[in-house]
Amino acid sequence: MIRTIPVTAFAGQKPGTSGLRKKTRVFMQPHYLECFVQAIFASIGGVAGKTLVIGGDGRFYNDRATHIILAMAAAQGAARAIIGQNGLLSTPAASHLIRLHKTDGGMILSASHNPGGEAADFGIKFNMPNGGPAPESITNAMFAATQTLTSYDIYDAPAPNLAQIGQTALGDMRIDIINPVTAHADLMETLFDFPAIRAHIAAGFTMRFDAMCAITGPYAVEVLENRLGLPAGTVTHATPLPDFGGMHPDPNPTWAHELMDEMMGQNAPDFGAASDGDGDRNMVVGAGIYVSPSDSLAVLAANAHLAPGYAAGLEGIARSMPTSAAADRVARALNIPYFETPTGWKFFGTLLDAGHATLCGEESFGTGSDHVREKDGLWAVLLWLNILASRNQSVAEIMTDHWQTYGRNYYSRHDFEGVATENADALMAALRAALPTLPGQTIEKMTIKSADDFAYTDPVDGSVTTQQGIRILFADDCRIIYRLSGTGTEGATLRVYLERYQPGPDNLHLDAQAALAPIIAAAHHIAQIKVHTTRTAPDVVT
Ligand code: VG1
Ligand code: CO
Repeated sequence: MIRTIPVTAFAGQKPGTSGLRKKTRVFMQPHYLECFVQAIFASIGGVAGKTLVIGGDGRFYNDRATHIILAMAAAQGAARAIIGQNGLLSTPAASHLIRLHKTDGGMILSASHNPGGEAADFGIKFNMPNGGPAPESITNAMFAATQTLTSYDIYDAPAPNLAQIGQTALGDMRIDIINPVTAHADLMETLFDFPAIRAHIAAGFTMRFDAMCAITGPYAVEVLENRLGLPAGTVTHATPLPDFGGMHPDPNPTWAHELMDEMMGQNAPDFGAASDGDGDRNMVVGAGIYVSPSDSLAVLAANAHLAPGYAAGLEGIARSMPTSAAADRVARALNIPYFETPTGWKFFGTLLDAGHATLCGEESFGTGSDHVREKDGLWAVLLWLNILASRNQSVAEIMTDHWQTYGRNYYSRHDFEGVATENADALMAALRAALPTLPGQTIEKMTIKSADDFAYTDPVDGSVTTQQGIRILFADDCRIIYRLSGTGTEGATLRVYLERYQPGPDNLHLDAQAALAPIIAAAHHIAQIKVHTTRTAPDVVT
């Protein structure tokens, strides 16, 4: 039976950098998730006759939310749902399934790198028929719809069993429950030289993969252990848990400290990697050497041709604005175009669809290519493995060679978390107001060349996005960027991005924080961080 439920619209259902993220208990309020799902349906012209991919990263409320979405889709005439067993899918796997089955889009249940559990975070996002996150035009329409909603329709029937792979139905809607891993693992085999990687492993190459009790566990076990022959147990924290076992599944040196300790220790394996809640981020580490995500993008771009899927070369490289310019240097050397977009994977979609870019990356541990329309953690790890096998060199040797060739973009991001929203807003407003007066000023012996608030005109569809971060550029290729996070669920997070270019051949192996010290001091001074936030040091440094 289909029921129409009258509702009063909720305030604040505004999608951020990547979908709607809130405290899990906010989502668990009666009708809260339903209202947002109804708004998604409204923003895409309804779901009648459509096929959707549905899955999530297994965090608390994933199961309940999946049933709600299925019941609403069935009530509103959807033809078919493709769903990962037990409602599980990584973000890149969902993107791939949308493309593989040419569906009308998909829903991903995740708050990504945010912690999970009843007292932590939950989220939902809609991906388009191209497999990529909904662009701003659609997310704006979603938000508008949340404000005018008066009811939603839902199918009143027992929940289907999602544990059983195979076909079932809800009302007239067909449901295909599939193995969440297989299609994505098969795609990886088409892109990378699995025999070469297998041979490298057989010759003694060792690695550790920390899945942080999140969704990548089953994907990494299938590919790294079952298909590539790394020993069982290579993947740790491999079972997705509703609260991620209390881990914070954000693959950076702070939160992936177990992996970092092992990689910096005496008996470090050759290579280490970790991924986030929904499997789209990656951190890579060599024995004794951390690779910054911006450098990782540049190295992958410079060496991608070693993998069969990219043997023909790259069309172009795209990076988010706060990501370091290391990848630009590679693009110039390869004589291919490069693009600088606002933060968030949704801005890469048009470039990938138009064939302007093959590789994309963000400083926030996200790398991906045109094989899907999301960043893809395991993909990045496999491209690294392919490169390590082809070059038969260590991570440290590859990094040294890269910096000697291109110079080094020293880079770091400092996050100030849990800042009162009004204080963070005041800091940004003061910076914006100061923009005209900054050029020409000398701070820490560095002269400001230009200062602006980053705005982006999409070169493919012409859409304009403004206020994407305060940029301060110094002479000598030094840079500071300030922006507020769009993925948090409590207060505000100020992100300060710091960069300094060192051409080499000297000083290529400094500690990044030491190399950036004057820029860090300037960043505190220019934004008056202590005055606005009372903070003198960041909570997380990557
Ligand atoms: C952060 C990152 C951004 C990334 C986004 C989603 O956004 O900075 O680069 O695309 O998270 O990643 P923000 O607005 O908090 O800076 V994920 O893996 O959390 O979907
Ligand atoms: Co993620």
